[in-house]
Amino acid sequence: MTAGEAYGLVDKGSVAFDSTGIQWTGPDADLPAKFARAESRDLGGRLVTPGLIDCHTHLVHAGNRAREFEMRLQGASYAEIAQAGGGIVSTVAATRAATEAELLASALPRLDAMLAEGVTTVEVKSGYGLDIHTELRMLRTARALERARPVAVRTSFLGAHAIPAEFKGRADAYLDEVCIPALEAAHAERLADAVDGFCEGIAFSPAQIARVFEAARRLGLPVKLHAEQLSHLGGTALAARMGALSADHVEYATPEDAAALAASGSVAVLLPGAFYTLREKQVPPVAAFRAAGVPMAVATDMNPGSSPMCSPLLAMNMAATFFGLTPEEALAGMTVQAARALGLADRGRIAAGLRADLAVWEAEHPAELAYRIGCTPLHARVFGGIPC
Ligand code: DI6
Ligand code: FE
Repeated sequence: MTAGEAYGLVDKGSVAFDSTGIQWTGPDADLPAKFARAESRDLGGRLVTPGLIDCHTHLVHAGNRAREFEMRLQGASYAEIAQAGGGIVSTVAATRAATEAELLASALPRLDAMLAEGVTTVEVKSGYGLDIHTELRMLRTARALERARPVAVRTSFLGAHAIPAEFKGRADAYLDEVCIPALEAAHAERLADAVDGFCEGIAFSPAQIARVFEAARRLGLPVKLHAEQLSHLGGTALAARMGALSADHVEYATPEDAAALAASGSVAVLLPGAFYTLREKQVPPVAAFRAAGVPMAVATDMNPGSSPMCSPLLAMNMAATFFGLTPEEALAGMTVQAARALGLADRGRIAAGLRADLAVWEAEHPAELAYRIGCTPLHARVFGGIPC
């Protein structure tokens, strides 16, 4: 898609690419002769979009939390379950007990579900280890996904996700003795592309997150933050102050937070799967984000607790239905804005010079992507110029 019509849609268009990237795109009628002579494929009028980018997932983890789902349906809240020793820390116990091979084997079917919906880049977080070895094992598993499938993986170190039982009531000691040393070790092994945190009453305060972000800055790593999901704690303002790539969830963000994100150029990553699963009522301030010019991405937040969802298309549908994004904003949220939330300028659009990561759909119009529920109209993916 190029600029112009809504969605940048080009009717009867061509894309010329090879493994080095997209060479040319535009209307068929303007296709330069040298590309017309190259090996070509008629896609029969099918829709071509950039490959989808899921910019916020916890894809690597062990176990599941179906029992917790039952408890929530009987009235227990997410925070109550976390305080009672369930929630994130129960996934931590399962993840610590799993080998890298087991983590990989359980993550691959979830990744495959995403690839079947046109994903070509996926972000994967650590954060279910909460000890140095398991945090590193999660990140190594995330890197292994990239070797196992034709997909690009970006990793985020999320040591500041929860306070493990052995540090209960000693969050600062956990940061000093485990989280920051684990971050340094991950960086030394080049396992972390970014640093994330969970700024929430049941996790870490803005002051504690600021310490993790300072460590990230010392290492030259970009930051992003789970902020304002269940309450307004000031994480979004902190993220903006630190020039974060993104502030994620942001249901409780204010118009002032929107202005701060706009000023810092940070992306608001909307995660409707968690909003839906936790049956939240507070929707993110989409109108304020639009008015301030904050880029909005959409992601699955795939995780075993608050968003057991492997469907980027459903996340787009939910972003439209629950949060009021237009289908065009939802698609931009899963492509160009998601790339921005990962600090990647080389993908997320169809334009000469960018990576040849494409999705070909059994669809006539891009609005169909956010519209259908439970159908997967993918015809083919192209990853790094290779059809797959
Ligand atoms: N917010 C989320 O939505 C996930 N992590 C976070 O900080 C939930 C993780 C979980 O419940 O396991
Ligand atoms: Fe998350």
